[in-house]
Amino acid sequence: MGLFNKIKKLNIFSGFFSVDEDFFEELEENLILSDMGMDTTMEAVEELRDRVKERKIKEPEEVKACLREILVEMLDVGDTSLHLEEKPAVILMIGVNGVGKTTTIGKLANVLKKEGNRVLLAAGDTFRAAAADQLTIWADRAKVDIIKHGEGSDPAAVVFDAMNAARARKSDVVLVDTAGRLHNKQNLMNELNKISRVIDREGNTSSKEVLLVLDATTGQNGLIQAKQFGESAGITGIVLTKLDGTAKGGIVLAIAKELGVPVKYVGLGEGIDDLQPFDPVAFAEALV
Ligand SMILES: Nc1nc2c(ncn2[C@@H]2O[C@H](COP(=O)(O)OP(=O)(O)O)[C@@H](O)[C@H]2O)c(=O)[nH]1
Ligand SMILES: [Mg+2]
Repeated sequence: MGLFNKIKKLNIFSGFFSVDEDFFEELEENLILSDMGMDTTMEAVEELRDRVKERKIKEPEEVKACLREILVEMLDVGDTSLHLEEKPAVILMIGVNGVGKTTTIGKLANVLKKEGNRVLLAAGDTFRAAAADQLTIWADRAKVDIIKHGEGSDPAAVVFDAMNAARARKSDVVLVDTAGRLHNKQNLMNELNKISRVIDREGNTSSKEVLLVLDATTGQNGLIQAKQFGESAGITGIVLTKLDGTAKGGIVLAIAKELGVPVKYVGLGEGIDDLQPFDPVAFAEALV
């Protein structure tokens, strides 16, 4: 398995031999430290106490299994797969600067290509020249096509071109990169809305995924970003990046509870193969 073996486990279960008040308190503390958030932690631990009592559980090992079960239930907030049936399908990648949008597009392009899809990238981050260059490098690595315009050009026009090219080339899926920062937040939201409208007009709305990329190392801050984007963007899923090496995997639970949007992929490194589809059961296993 080893699916999420780069995620640090909670170490609470090793030092305890009985399930008492200290045990629950230590667990609570550990979950909060893992960035699960106060509310989500309280809810999980309360539920755990109830089930432990009800089932008369005595062994920490059994509590572990019980906690996993609760985490998996809490993570069940929607389908974790991508809906790309209608062609050309579109995946719009949004999120603030530096969270890993461009890198994730590169990794995802590689995955989708290997699955037999014709993939086209759209360099919708026209804010900096380097952004299109960076995406071009990923297009080369994944061996897929890319549509780009010059720095400062209209991203909606790039997307319009990409949609036309996708139809002409019979592409299966278009991955749209976007800027994470503009002169102000309102500008960014307006721009994303404009891009979204072009996609809806030129493509099949039933096969549009809007993936919000969040950096796991920013913890609860990421949730604030998510709420800001969520207000206008119609997010269909989350990609949580940089889970490699953090002990902050609990943020996945906070996202599920507070946003009600499923995590669909997680990033576990900077390489092209470091993207995993999100599997709640394997994740709970890795965390606990
Ligand atoms: N460790 C790690 N680094 C990542 C991951 N995803 C992206 N990065 C790094 O984060 C930095 C910003 O990524 P980038 O894709 O340019 O972010 P963008 O501004 O949202 O497009 C780069 O140095 C990436 O290599 C990940 O899953 N793990
Ligand atoms: Mg980028």
